[in-house]
Amino acid sequence: MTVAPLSWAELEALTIAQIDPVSGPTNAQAQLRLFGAAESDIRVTLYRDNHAWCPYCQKVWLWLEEKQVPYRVKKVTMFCYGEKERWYKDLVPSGMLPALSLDDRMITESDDILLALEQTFGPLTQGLEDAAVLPLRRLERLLFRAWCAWLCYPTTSSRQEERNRSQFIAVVAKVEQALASTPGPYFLSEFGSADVIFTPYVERMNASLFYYKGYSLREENPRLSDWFDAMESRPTYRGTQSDFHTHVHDLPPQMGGCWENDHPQTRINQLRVDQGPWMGLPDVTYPEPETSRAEALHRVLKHRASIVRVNPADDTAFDTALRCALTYLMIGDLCAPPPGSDFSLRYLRDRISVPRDMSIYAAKRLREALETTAAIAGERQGPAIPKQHRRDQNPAEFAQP
Ligand SMILES: N[C@@H](CCC(=O)N[C@@H](CS)C(=O)NCC(=O)O)C(=O)O
Repeated sequence: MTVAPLSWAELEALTIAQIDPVSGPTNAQAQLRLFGAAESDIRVTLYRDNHAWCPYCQKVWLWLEEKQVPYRVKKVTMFCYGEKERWYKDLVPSGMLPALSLDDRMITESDDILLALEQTFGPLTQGLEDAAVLPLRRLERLLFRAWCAWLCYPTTSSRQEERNRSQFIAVVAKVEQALASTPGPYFLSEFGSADVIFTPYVERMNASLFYYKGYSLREENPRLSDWFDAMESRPTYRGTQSDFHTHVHDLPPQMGGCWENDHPQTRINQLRVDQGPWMGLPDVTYPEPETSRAEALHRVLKHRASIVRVNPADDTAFDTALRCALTYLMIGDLCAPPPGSDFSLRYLRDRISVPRDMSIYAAKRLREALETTAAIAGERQGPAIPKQHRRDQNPAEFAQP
C-alpha cells in the first residue's frame, strides 16, 4: 500500500525550529560565529570553500570553533567545482584556500594561519611548535604520504599494491603507538592542536580506504577507533564532520585520482557507500539525534527550487517524486513516484554533501528516503559522478538571492 505525496504546505508544517547558525553548535551554514561576543569585536575572517571539502580549511575551522574565537566566514569556489570568484583572486592571487584575515592582515597557508592565531589568541592546549606537538605533526605528514602513495597512484602489479598497503599499515602502527602512549583517547594527555592537525586527513583516509581499498581504518585500529569516538563527543568536530559518500566522491578531482584495488571487500564497500544502507557504516558512531529527519526536511525545503531546477528530470515530475521521498522520510509510508523517477531521485541521492547541506545522520536519512522511493520506480542508477571535476556541484546554482 502506498500513500499520496504530501503537498509542500503539508511538508512545511512538519518542520521544527532549527539551530541558530550564529550562536548554536558548530555548523557548516554559518557566515558569522559570535560565541557571545559583539559583531563589532570580530577580528577574524575565514575564507573557506563552499562545500567544506578542503581539508586545510577544516583544520583552521575546527581550531576557531574549539577556541571560540568570533569570526566571519566567506565562502569561495574551488577550481574543481566552479569558477574562482574575482574578488577572491584580487585578495589571494593564487586562489588557494584557506586564507584568513586577522586585524586586516591576510594570511595564507594553514599552518601559518594557526601560528598567527596562536600568537593572538593563545594555543589550543599546546602550540604547534611545542616539543610534544612537533613529532606528532611529522607523524601526520608521514601518514599522509603513505596514504597518497597507496591511494593516489595506479599500481601495475598486486605485489606493488600489497607493498603500498603494508607501508601505510606500518605508519598506522606508529600512530596507534602514539595514541597508546597517552592515558586518554587523544594524541596528548588532553585534546589539543595535535588532534586538530590529524583530523582532516584521518577522516578522509577512513572514507577513501574503506571505499577504494576495502580497508576499514577506524574498525581495524583500536586506538584510532577510540580517537574517532572521542572526537565525535565534541560538538565542534560533529559540525565539521563529513561522511563516506561525500569524501569518496570529492577526493578524486582534488587528489588527481583515487585508485581502487580488486579485493572483493572493496566491491562490497563500494556498493554499500553508493547504494546503502548507510546506517551502520563506520563513518560515524555517536547515537543518531532525534532531529535528523526534520533537519533533512528543513534543508531540502530551503533549497527546493534550486534542487528541482538542477535535476535532469522534468520539473513537474521531479517535484512530485521529491515530495514522495520526503513523505516517506517524515511519515514512514511508501509513496510511489512518477514512472522514470528512479534516475532523478538517485541523481539527488548522489549529490547530498555533508556537512555542507546537512549533518551526517540527516544525510543518511535523506539518502535512505530517496533510495527507497527510487526503488519503487525501478533500478536505474543516476548519471555517473564525474571523477575529473565536480562541476555538477557548482555552487552558483544554489546562490541565495
Ligand atoms: N599548504 C596549503 C595547502 C592548501 C591547499 O592545497 N588548498 C587547496 C584546497 S584543499 C586549494 O586551495 N586549491 C585550489 C582550489 O581548489 O581552488 C595549506 O596548508 O594551506
